[in-house]
Amino acid sequence: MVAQTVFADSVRLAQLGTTATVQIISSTSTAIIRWAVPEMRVGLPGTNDDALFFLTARSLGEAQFTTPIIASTTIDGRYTTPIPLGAVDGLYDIGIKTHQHLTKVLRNVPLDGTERVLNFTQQDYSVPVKGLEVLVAGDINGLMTIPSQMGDDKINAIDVTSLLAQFNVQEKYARPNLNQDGKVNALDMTIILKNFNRLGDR
Ligand SMILES: [Ca+2]
Ligand SMILES: [Ca+2]
Repeated sequence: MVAQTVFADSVRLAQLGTTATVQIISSTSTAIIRWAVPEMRVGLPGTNDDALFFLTARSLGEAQFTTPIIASTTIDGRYTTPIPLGAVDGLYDIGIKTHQHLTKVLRNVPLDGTERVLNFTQQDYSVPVKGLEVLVAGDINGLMTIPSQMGDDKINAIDVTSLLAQFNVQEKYARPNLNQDGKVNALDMTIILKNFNRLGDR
């Protein structure tokens, strides 16, 4: 609908003899995720990989849009409802940010009004098999209610403090329970320390 409106405007401008440039905006580019896998979760592969996430797209290093909602992948790390990507057609670096993990970016994803399958377990977004790339765990500060407050894409002392605040909590889905077993404890702290000072992809 947006594309049609903009296109109609460009036609009208052409009829008026103006030289204004109007970009054609895609209203139908979407993405699904197959797969995004958190590191160091316990259990069999594909049975404990769910994560709350949002996507960000960058073009030429500049953030172009962020999906406005936080959604959850399935236990095998998929999200199969098409996610609208409100972008002008072109090549984008698309990142996934989760409630426990740094942003992981797939480079040079073409958006052209069709549906893209994003495979965050490969360096190439389009490879159709599950690879070995994982989401780096430990960014657990901030709130989880809106994308801009879901961590700060750094793993540092603030995240250690967030973990200590819930140390010994016995809840699988407690945010500092990075390995997603039954408890927040030293095993989760070990994961944070392994990734200490790491930053999300840009
Ligand atoms: Ca952090
Ligand atoms: Ca744990």
